[in-house]
Amino acid sequence: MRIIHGAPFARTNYIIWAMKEMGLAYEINPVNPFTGDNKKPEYLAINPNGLIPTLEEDGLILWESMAINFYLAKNYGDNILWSDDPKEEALIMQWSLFGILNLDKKAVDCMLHMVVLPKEMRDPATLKAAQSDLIPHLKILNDHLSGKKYLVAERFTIADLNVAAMLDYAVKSGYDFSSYDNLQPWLNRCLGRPIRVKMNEIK
Ligand SMILES: N[C@@H](CCC(=O)N[C@@H](CS)C(=O)NCC(=O)O)C(=O)O
Repeated sequence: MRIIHGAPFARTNYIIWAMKEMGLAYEINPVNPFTGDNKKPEYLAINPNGLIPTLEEDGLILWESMAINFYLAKNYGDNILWSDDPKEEALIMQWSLFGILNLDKKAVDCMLHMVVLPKEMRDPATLKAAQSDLIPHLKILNDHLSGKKYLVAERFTIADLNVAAMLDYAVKSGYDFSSYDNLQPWLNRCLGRPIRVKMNEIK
């Protein structure tokens, strides 16, 4: 039994996308941070951080979205999102961790302060800082993607999925990627995958 605790509009979507790409069965236990479900004692008992997502699978309880996606991609799906080459494996982790450290919160802030929060709670200064703090990291990605279709191994891996899912929050906030000649087509390639398009159609 595989249960993902979280909400599809939140970072939980990184995990749902990975499970769908690999055709894994799962159940969702809805935990909505906007209504405080994540701070209830029963949820804190499985994730003391009070953050979503959390994966529960045959006695394993695992939190932190990147750890969850590494676990799933490494153990399921016949390596379609992973690699058994140790160097490629390390690069998959490198780009995913680069994303979670440098892109994830900034992209979420763009979405929150542009679209999601009620107007009176949006903070223009936070939005501006998030938008401009993304730039040096987007440049690094753009340079890396020169002459490449994907981040690692010239095929779509969990690294592309993780980083593209993070940047999708910025896309949904209207962030302009058009000046990034390599990053923009890569982002279109990843977010244009049929499974992701379908996920984004569900409101
Ligand atoms: N580094 C964590 C971040 C998790 C996170 O911040 N989740 C948000 C929702 S997307 C949350 O639970 N927020 C609730 C709160 O801050 O109270 C991960 O990647 O799993």
